[in-house]
Amino acid sequence: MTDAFILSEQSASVLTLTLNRPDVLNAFNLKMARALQEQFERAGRDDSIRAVLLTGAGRGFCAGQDLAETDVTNPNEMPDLGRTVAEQYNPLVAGIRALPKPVVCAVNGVAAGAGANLALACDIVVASNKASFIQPFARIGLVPDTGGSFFLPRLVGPARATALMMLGDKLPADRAAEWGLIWKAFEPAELMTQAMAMAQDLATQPTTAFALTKQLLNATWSNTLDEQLALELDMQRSAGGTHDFREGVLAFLEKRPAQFTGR
Ligand code: T3D
Repeated sequence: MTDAFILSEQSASVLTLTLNRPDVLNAFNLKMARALQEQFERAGRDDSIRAVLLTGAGRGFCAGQDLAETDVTNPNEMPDLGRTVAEQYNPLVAGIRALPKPVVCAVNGVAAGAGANLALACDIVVASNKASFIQPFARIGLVPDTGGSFFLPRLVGPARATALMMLGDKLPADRAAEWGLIWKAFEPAELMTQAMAMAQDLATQPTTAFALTKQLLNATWSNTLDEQLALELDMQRSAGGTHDFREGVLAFLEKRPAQFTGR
């Protein structure tokens, strides 16, 4: 299916979503954000979708908020950016984290501002080795949003996160992989093949176990060890009741590949 700002295509059990405003490096406006939110909601509802692959059209992944659509001409009537965050970005991050299916993000080019932080909200992030990650907020008098102030320090540590946020330097994808910000960087020509192979593989794995793993990973940032151990117990109990657990054990004992259904 094609709509104005998000391209969506399902192949087997993988839903590929492509940010599609290439003339402005896929910068976000309200329509694009809403369309992306709707696609993630659809991915949650549709049992035939077992993994999502997110990428960008053209040479960029996403340059963050569309600054040309932000009207700052009248100093007495400045836009309410809290509203933008509430309407566009917070629902996207919450939607990706709550989606009971893995989301792979293939960062095909520059990822800046809300675009960089949207990528970090995904489960597995891969990038072209020509891509880069930028926190440009302070350069325009803003603060990191789209979960950046949450994910970035947890992924790379406070020293690196603070410098990235205050200096606004471009972090090349290779360095981002070395620092643990993303999983891997690939040659540009290999990126989509590798990302799609990863998404296709994830889509044939035990989807319910991934959903439970996401719950564990979401909770680990704030839980104590005791709380996390208790949650692991609950999640493992749930995983142990799935068809996929039974199939996984039988396949191991019978020395054959498992046929997971996601249930
Ligand atoms: O409502 C709110 O604002 C609150 C929410 C805020 C969330 C945020 O994301 S704030 C951060 C906003 N983003 C930025 O500040 C990044 C701005 N862009 C850049 O710094 C650079 O474009 C890049 C470093 C990302 C890439 O540089 P480069 O040299 O590869 O490309 P370019 O020539 O700058 O951009 C190509 C075109 O895209 C260009 O248009 P043109 O000249 O070809 O007609 C440029 O104006 C346009 N573009 C790039 N980023 C944006 C944009 N247009 C609108 N908004 C953008 N964010």
